[in-house]
Amino acid sequence: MRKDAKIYVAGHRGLVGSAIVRALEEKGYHNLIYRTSSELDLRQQSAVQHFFAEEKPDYVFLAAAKVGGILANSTYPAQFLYDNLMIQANVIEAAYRNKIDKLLFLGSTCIYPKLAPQPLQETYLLTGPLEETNEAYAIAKISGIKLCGSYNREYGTNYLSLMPTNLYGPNDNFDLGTSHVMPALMRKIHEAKMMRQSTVTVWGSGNPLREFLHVDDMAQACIFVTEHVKAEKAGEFINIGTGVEITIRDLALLLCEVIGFEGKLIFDPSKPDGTPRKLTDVSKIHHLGWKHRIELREGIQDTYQWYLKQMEEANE
Ligand code: GFB
Repeated sequence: MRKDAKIYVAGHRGLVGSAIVRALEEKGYHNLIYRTSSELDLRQQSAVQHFFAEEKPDYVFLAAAKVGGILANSTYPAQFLYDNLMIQANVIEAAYRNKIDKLLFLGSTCIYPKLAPQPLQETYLLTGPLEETNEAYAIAKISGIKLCGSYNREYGTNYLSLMPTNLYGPNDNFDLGTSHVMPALMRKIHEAKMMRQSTVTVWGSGNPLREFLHVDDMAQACIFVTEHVKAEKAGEFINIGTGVEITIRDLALLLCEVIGFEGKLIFDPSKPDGTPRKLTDVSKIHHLGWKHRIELREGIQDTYQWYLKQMEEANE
Protein backbone atom coordinates (compact mmCIF):
# COMPACT_ATOMS: atom_id res chain seq x y z
CA MET A 1 0.00 0.00 0.00
CA ARG A 2 1.35 3.42 -0.91
CA LYS A 3 1.21 5.90 1.98
CA ASP A 4 -1.05 8.17 -0.08
CA ALA A 5 -3.41 5.35 -1.11
CA LYS A 6 -7.04 6.29 -0.64
CA ILE A 7 -8.33 4.04 2.12
CA TYR A 8 -11.98 3.75 3.13
CA VAL A 9 -12.52 2.49 6.69
CA ALA A 10 -16.17 1.48 7.00
CA GLY A 11 -17.24 1.55 10.66
CA HIS A 12 -14.53 4.01 11.75
CA ARG A 13 -16.26 4.87 15.04
CA GLY A 14 -16.58 1.28 16.24
CA LEU A 15 -14.19 -0.82 18.30
CA VAL A 16 -12.33 -2.30 15.31
CA GLY A 17 -12.71 0.53 12.78
CA SER A 18 -11.39 3.15 15.20
CA ALA A 19 -8.38 0.94 16.02
CA ILE A 20 -7.67 0.48 12.29
CA VAL A 21 -7.77 4.26 11.79
CA ARG A 22 -5.34 4.80 14.70
CA ALA A 23 -2.96 2.16 13.38
CA LEU A 24 -3.08 3.41 9.77
CA GLU A 25 -2.40 6.98 10.88
CA GLU A 26 0.51 5.84 13.06
CA LYS A 27 2.00 4.09 10.05
CA GLY A 28 1.77 7.27 7.97
CA TYR A 29 -1.25 6.50 5.80
CA HIS A 30 -2.78 9.92 5.37
CA ASN A 31 -5.49 9.65 2.76
CA LEU A 32 -8.22 8.01 4.83
CA ILE A 33 -11.91 8.46 4.17
CA TYR A 34 -14.90 7.60 6.31
CA ARG A 35 -18.57 8.40 6.80
CA THR A 36 -20.77 8.13 9.88
CA SER A 37 -23.84 5.92 9.56
CA SER A 38 -26.08 8.99 9.43
CA GLU A 39 -24.03 10.37 6.52
CA LEU A 40 -24.02 7.05 4.67
CA ASP A 41 -26.38 4.19 5.51
CA LEU A 42 -24.48 1.15 4.25
CA ARG A 43 -27.73 -0.85 4.08
CA GLN A 44 -28.86 1.38 1.20
CA GLN A 45 -27.52 0.02 -2.07
CA SER A 46 -27.83 3.16 -4.20
CA ALA A 47 -26.23 5.36 -1.54
CA VAL A 48 -23.27 2.97 -1.29
CA GLN A 49 -22.90 2.76 -5.09
CA HIS A 50 -22.95 6.55 -5.30
CA PHE A 51 -20.35 6.95 -2.54
CA PHE A 52 -17.92 4.48 -4.16
CA ALA A 53 -18.38 5.94 -7.65
CA GLU A 54 -17.63 9.41 -6.30
CA GLU A 55 -14.76 8.58 -3.92
CA LYS A 56 -13.13 5.67 -5.77
CA PRO A 57 -11.06 4.37 -2.84
CA ASP A 58 -8.05 2.13 -3.52
CA TYR A 59 -8.52 -0.02 -0.40
CA VAL A 60 -11.47 -0.89 1.80
CA PHE A 61 -11.48 -2.08 5.42
CA LEU A 62 -15.00 -3.40 5.99
CA ALA A 63 -15.33 -3.06 9.77
CA ALA A 64 -18.92 -1.78 9.72
CA ALA A 65 -21.36 -4.30 11.17
CA LYS A 66 -24.22 -4.78 13.57
CA VAL A 67 -22.47 -6.40 16.54
CA GLY A 68 -23.20 -7.18 20.16
CA GLY A 69 -22.85 -9.62 23.01
CA ILE A 70 -24.66 -12.86 23.66
CA LEU A 71 -27.95 -11.24 24.77
CA ALA A 72 -28.13 -8.71 21.91
CA ASN A 73 -27.42 -11.50 19.42
CA SER A 74 -30.23 -13.69 20.68
CA THR A 75 -32.71 -10.81 21.19
CA TYR A 76 -32.31 -9.14 17.78
CA PRO A 77 -31.59 -11.95 15.27
CA ALA A 78 -33.47 -10.20 12.45
CA GLN A 79 -31.38 -7.04 12.79
CA PHE A 80 -28.14 -9.00 13.08
CA LEU A 81 -28.92 -10.99 9.94
CA TYR A 82 -30.51 -8.28 7.77
CA ASP A 83 -28.18 -5.38 8.60
CA ASN A 84 -25.04 -7.44 8.17
CA LEU A 85 -26.19 -9.09 4.94
CA MET A 86 -27.09 -5.71 3.44
CA ILE A 87 -23.95 -3.89 4.59
CA GLN A 88 -21.53 -6.51 3.29
CA ALA A 89 -23.37 -7.20 0.02
CA ASN A 90 -23.59 -3.49 -0.81
CA VAL A 91 -19.97 -2.70 0.05
CA ILE A 92 -18.48 -5.78 -1.65
CA GLU A 93 -20.48 -5.26 -4.85
CA ALA A 94 -19.64 -1.52 -4.94
CA ALA A 95 -15.96 -2.35 -4.39
CA TYR A 96 -16.05 -4.75 -7.33
CA ARG A 97 -17.86 -2.30 -9.64
CA ASN A 98 -15.34 0.40 -8.81
CA LYS A 99 -12.27 -1.82 -9.24
CA ILE A 100 -11.01 -1.55 -5.66
CA ASP A 101 -7.49 -3.07 -5.35
CA LYS A 102 -8.08 -4.86 -2.09
CA LEU A 103 -10.89 -5.30 0.42
CA LEU A 104 -10.67 -6.72 3.93
CA PHE A 105 -13.82 -8.31 5.37
CA LEU A 106 -14.08 -8.94 9.10
CA GLY A 107 -16.12 -11.72 10.68
CA SER A 108 -15.99 -13.58 13.97
CA THR A 109 -15.14 -17.04 15.28
CA CYS A 110 -18.84 -17.62 15.98
CA ILE A 111 -18.98 -18.84 12.34
CA TYR A 112 -17.68 -22.23 13.56
CA PRO A 113 -19.96 -25.11 14.59
CA LYS A 114 -20.90 -25.02 18.27
CA LEU A 115 -19.23 -28.33 19.03
CA ALA A 116 -16.33 -28.21 16.57
CA PRO A 117 -13.04 -29.80 17.68
CA GLN A 118 -10.66 -27.36 19.40
CA PRO A 119 -8.61 -25.43 18.52
CA LEU A 120 -10.72 -24.23 15.61
CA GLN A 121 -9.04 -24.70 12.28
CA GLU A 122 -10.25 -22.72 9.27
CA THR A 123 -11.28 -26.01 7.57
CA TYR A 124 -13.99 -26.63 10.22
CA LEU A 125 -16.31 -24.07 8.64
CA LEU A 126 -19.73 -25.58 7.77
CA THR A 127 -19.03 -28.96 9.32
CA GLY A 128 -21.82 -28.84 11.95
CA PRO A 129 -24.71 -26.90 13.53
CA LEU A 130 -24.04 -23.38 14.84
CA GLU A 131 -24.41 -22.02 18.39
CA GLU A 132 -28.09 -20.97 18.73
CA THR A 133 -27.50 -17.66 20.57
CA ASN A 134 -25.66 -16.18 17.57
CA GLU A 135 -26.83 -18.24 14.62
CA ALA A 136 -28.23 -15.23 12.71
CA TYR A 137 -25.01 -13.23 13.04
CA ALA A 138 -22.90 -16.28 12.14
CA ILE A 139 -24.96 -16.98 9.00
CA ALA A 140 -24.47 -13.34 7.91
CA LYS A 141 -20.71 -13.58 8.47
CA ILE A 142 -20.45 -16.94 6.68
CA SER A 143 -22.28 -15.30 3.75
CA GLY A 144 -19.71 -12.50 3.78
CA ILE A 145 -16.83 -15.00 3.61
CA LYS A 146 -18.55 -16.80 0.75
CA LEU A 147 -19.27 -13.51 -1.02
CA CYS A 148 -15.59 -12.50 -0.92
CA GLY A 149 -14.49 -15.97 -2.04
CA SER A 150 -17.03 -16.07 -4.86
CA TYR A 151 -16.04 -12.64 -6.17
CA ASN A 152 -12.40 -13.71 -6.08
CA ARG A 153 -13.18 -16.88 -8.02
CA GLU A 154 -15.53 -15.37 -10.56
CA TYR A 155 -14.06 -11.90 -11.01
CA GLY A 156 -10.42 -12.33 -9.95
CA THR A 157 -10.74 -9.78 -7.11
CA ASN A 158 -8.43 -9.65 -4.06
CA TYR A 159 -10.86 -9.73 -1.13
CA LEU A 160 -9.62 -11.19 2.14
CA SER A 161 -11.59 -12.33 5.18
CA LEU A 162 -10.28 -12.35 8.76
CA MET A 163 -12.07 -14.10 11.65
CA PRO A 164 -11.05 -12.52 14.94
CA THR A 165 -11.66 -14.14 18.30
CA ASN A 166 -13.50 -12.05 20.98
CA LEU A 167 -12.08 -8.51 20.81
CA TYR A 168 -11.85 -5.81 23.48
CA GLY A 169 -10.22 -2.42 23.96
CA PRO A 170 -10.82 1.34 23.68
CA ASN A 171 -14.12 2.45 22.08
CA ASP A 172 -15.89 -0.77 23.02
CA ASN A 173 -19.61 -0.74 23.81
CA PHE A 174 -20.11 -0.56 27.60
CA ASP A 175 -23.92 -0.75 27.54
CA LEU A 176 -24.81 -3.59 29.90
CA GLY A 177 -27.72 -4.87 27.80
CA THR A 178 -25.91 -5.15 24.47
CA SER A 179 -22.18 -5.38 25.21
CA HIS A 180 -19.76 -8.29 25.21
CA VAL A 181 -18.49 -9.82 28.42
CA MET A 182 -15.24 -7.83 28.76
CA PRO A 183 -16.71 -4.29 28.76
CA ALA A 184 -19.77 -5.48 30.72
CA LEU A 185 -17.74 -6.99 33.55
CA MET A 186 -15.25 -4.10 33.54
CA ARG A 187 -18.09 -1.66 34.06
CA LYS A 188 -19.96 -3.77 36.61
CA ILE A 189 -16.85 -4.40 38.70
CA HIS A 190 -15.74 -0.75 38.50
CA GLU A 191 -19.19 0.45 39.58
CA ALA A 192 -19.34 -2.11 42.41
CA LYS A 193 -15.99 -0.83 43.67
CA MET A 194 -17.11 2.81 43.49
CA MET A 195 -20.44 2.08 45.23
CA ARG A 196 -18.72 -0.15 47.81
CA GLN A 197 -20.96 -3.10 46.90
CA SER A 198 -20.04 -6.53 48.21
CA THR A 199 -20.99 -8.55 45.10
CA VAL A 200 -20.96 -8.46 41.28
CA THR A 201 -23.26 -10.59 39.11
CA VAL A 202 -21.68 -12.60 36.29
CA TRP A 203 -24.01 -14.10 33.67
CA GLY A 204 -24.17 -17.87 33.20
CA SER A 205 -22.11 -20.51 34.98
CA GLY A 206 -18.70 -18.87 34.59
CA ASN A 207 -17.46 -22.10 33.00
CA PRO A 208 -17.41 -21.17 29.27
CA LEU A 209 -13.97 -20.64 27.81
CA ARG A 210 -13.20 -17.61 25.65
CA GLU A 211 -10.12 -16.18 24.00
CA PHE A 212 -9.55 -12.41 24.03
CA LEU A 213 -7.54 -10.27 21.64
CA HIS A 214 -6.79 -6.57 22.18
CA VAL A 215 -8.22 -4.55 19.31
CA ASP A 216 -4.87 -2.79 18.67
CA ASP A 217 -3.41 -6.22 17.88
CA MET A 218 -6.37 -6.86 15.60
CA ALA A 219 -5.75 -3.58 13.77
CA GLN A 220 -2.09 -4.56 13.28
CA ALA A 221 -3.21 -7.90 11.86
CA CYS A 222 -5.59 -6.14 9.44
CA ILE A 223 -2.84 -3.88 8.13
CA PHE A 224 -0.27 -6.68 8.01
CA VAL A 225 -2.58 -8.85 5.91
CA THR A 226 -3.57 -6.00 3.61
CA GLU A 227 0.06 -5.03 3.07
CA HIS A 228 1.54 -8.52 2.68
CA VAL A 229 -1.00 -11.23 1.86
CA LYS A 230 -2.83 -11.94 -1.39
CA ALA A 231 -6.29 -13.54 -1.26
CA GLU A 232 -5.08 -16.64 -3.10
CA LYS A 233 -2.43 -17.18 -0.39
CA ALA A 234 -4.92 -16.67 2.45
CA GLY A 235 -7.35 -19.39 1.38
CA GLU A 236 -11.00 -18.81 2.28
CA PHE A 237 -10.23 -16.83 5.45
CA ILE A 238 -7.73 -16.53 8.31
CA ASN A 239 -8.29 -16.86 12.08
CA ILE A 240 -6.88 -14.03 14.20
CA GLY A 241 -6.35 -14.65 17.90
CA THR A 242 -3.88 -15.34 20.66
CA GLY A 243 -4.39 -19.09 20.90
CA VAL A 244 -4.85 -18.67 24.69
CA GLU A 245 -8.16 -19.19 26.49
CA ILE A 246 -9.59 -18.38 29.91
CA THR A 247 -12.83 -19.25 31.70
CA ILE A 248 -15.35 -16.45 32.24
CA ARG A 249 -14.89 -17.00 36.00
CA ASP A 250 -11.11 -16.44 35.76
CA LEU A 251 -11.64 -13.44 33.49
CA ALA A 252 -13.94 -11.93 36.14
CA LEU A 253 -11.32 -12.62 38.84
CA LEU A 254 -8.58 -11.02 36.73
CA LEU A 255 -10.76 -7.95 36.20
CA CYS A 256 -11.39 -7.74 39.97
CA GLU A 257 -7.64 -7.82 40.55
CA VAL A 258 -6.81 -5.13 37.95
CA ILE A 259 -9.68 -2.89 39.05
CA GLY A 260 -9.08 -3.48 42.77
CA PHE A 261 -12.46 -4.92 43.78
CA GLU A 262 -12.42 -7.29 46.73
CA GLY A 263 -16.07 -8.40 46.84
CA LYS A 264 -17.59 -11.68 45.71
CA LEU A 265 -18.80 -12.95 42.34
CA ILE A 266 -22.35 -14.25 42.00
CA PHE A 267 -23.25 -16.37 38.97
CA ASP A 268 -26.66 -15.95 37.33
CA PRO A 269 -27.71 -19.23 35.68
CA SER A 270 -30.80 -17.63 34.11
CA LYS A 271 -28.47 -15.99 31.55
CA PRO A 272 -27.07 -18.06 28.66
CA ASP A 273 -23.55 -19.51 28.60
CA GLY A 274 -23.41 -19.65 24.81
CA THR A 275 -20.85 -21.84 23.13
CA PRO A 276 -18.80 -23.82 25.70
CA ARG A 277 -15.45 -23.09 24.09
CA LYS A 278 -14.04 -21.36 20.99
CA LEU A 279 -10.29 -21.36 20.85
CA THR A 280 -8.74 -20.38 17.53
CA ASP A 281 -5.98 -22.28 15.82
CA VAL A 282 -3.65 -19.45 14.88
CA SER A 283 -1.07 -21.46 12.95
CA LYS A 284 -2.08 -20.02 9.59
CA ILE A 285 -1.59 -16.36 10.57
CA HIS A 286 1.62 -17.24 12.48
CA HIS A 287 2.89 -18.99 9.37
CA LEU A 288 2.14 -15.88 7.30
CA GLY A 289 4.28 -13.85 9.73
CA TRP A 290 1.94 -12.17 12.26
CA LYS A 291 1.60 -12.79 16.01
CA HIS A 292 -0.26 -10.87 18.75
CA ARG A 293 1.79 -8.67 21.12
CA ILE A 294 -0.56 -7.60 23.91
CA GLU A 295 -1.15 -10.19 26.64
CA LEU A 296 -4.47 -10.26 28.49
CA ARG A 297 -3.50 -8.60 31.78
CA GLU A 298 -1.71 -5.74 30.00
CA GLY A 299 -4.61 -5.32 27.57
CA ILE A 300 -7.12 -5.16 30.42
CA GLN A 301 -4.96 -2.60 32.28
CA ASP A 302 -4.77 -0.46 29.12
CA THR A 303 -8.52 -0.69 28.47
CA TYR A 304 -9.35 0.10 32.11
CA GLN A 305 -7.17 3.24 31.98
CA TRP A 306 -9.02 4.29 28.82
CA TYR A 307 -12.36 3.59 30.53
CA LEU A 308 -11.41 5.71 33.59
CA LYS A 309 -10.38 8.58 31.32
CA GLN A 310 -13.75 8.44 29.54
CA MET A 311 -15.53 8.52 32.90
CA GLU A 312 -13.46 11.52 33.99
CA GLU A 313 -14.17 13.40 30.74
CA ALA A 314 -17.89 12.64 30.99
CA ASN A 315 -17.97 14.08 34.53
CA GLU A 316 -16.09 17.30 33.66
O1 GFB B 1 -19.02 -11.77 25.22
P1 GFB B 1 -20.32 -12.46 25.18
O2 GFB B 1 -21.53 -11.59 25.31
O3 GFB B 1 -20.51 -13.28 23.85
O4 GFB B 1 -20.38 -13.54 26.37
P2 GFB B 1 -20.08 -14.70 23.22
C1 GFB B 1 -19.36 -14.43 26.64
C2 GFB B 1 -19.65 -15.20 27.90
O5 GFB B 1 -19.57 -14.33 29.02
C3 GFB B 1 -21.03 -15.87 27.96
C4 GFB B 1 -20.70 -14.51 29.85
O6 GFB B 1 -20.92 -17.13 28.56
C5 GFB B 1 -21.80 -14.91 28.87
O7 GFB B 1 -22.88 -15.51 29.54
N1 GFB B 1 -20.96 -13.29 30.62
C6 GFB B 1 -20.84 -13.19 31.98
C7 GFB B 1 -21.41 -12.11 30.17
N2 GFB B 1 -21.23 -11.98 32.40
C8 GFB B 1 -21.59 -11.28 31.29
C9 GFB B 1 -22.08 -9.95 31.10
O8 GFB B 1 -22.29 -9.19 32.04
N3 GFB B 1 -22.31 -9.58 29.80
C10 GFB B 1 -22.09 -10.42 28.74
N4 GFB B 1 -22.34 -9.97 27.50
N5 GFB B 1 -21.67 -11.69 28.90
C11 GFB B 1 -20.62 -13.34 21.12
C12 GFB B 1 -21.52 -13.65 19.97
O9 GFB B 1 -20.63 -14.53 21.81
O10 GFB B 1 -19.28 -13.08 20.79
C13 GFB B 1 -21.23 -12.86 18.77
O11 GFB B 1 -22.87 -13.56 20.41
C14 GFB B 1 -19.76 -12.72 18.49
O12 GFB B 1 -21.88 -13.43 17.68
C15 GFB B 1 -19.01 -12.29 19.71
O13 GFB B 1 -19.20 -13.92 17.98
C16 GFB B 1 -17.52 -12.17 19.50
O14 GFB B 1 -18.60 -14.89 23.23
O15 GFB B 1 -20.85 -15.81 23.86
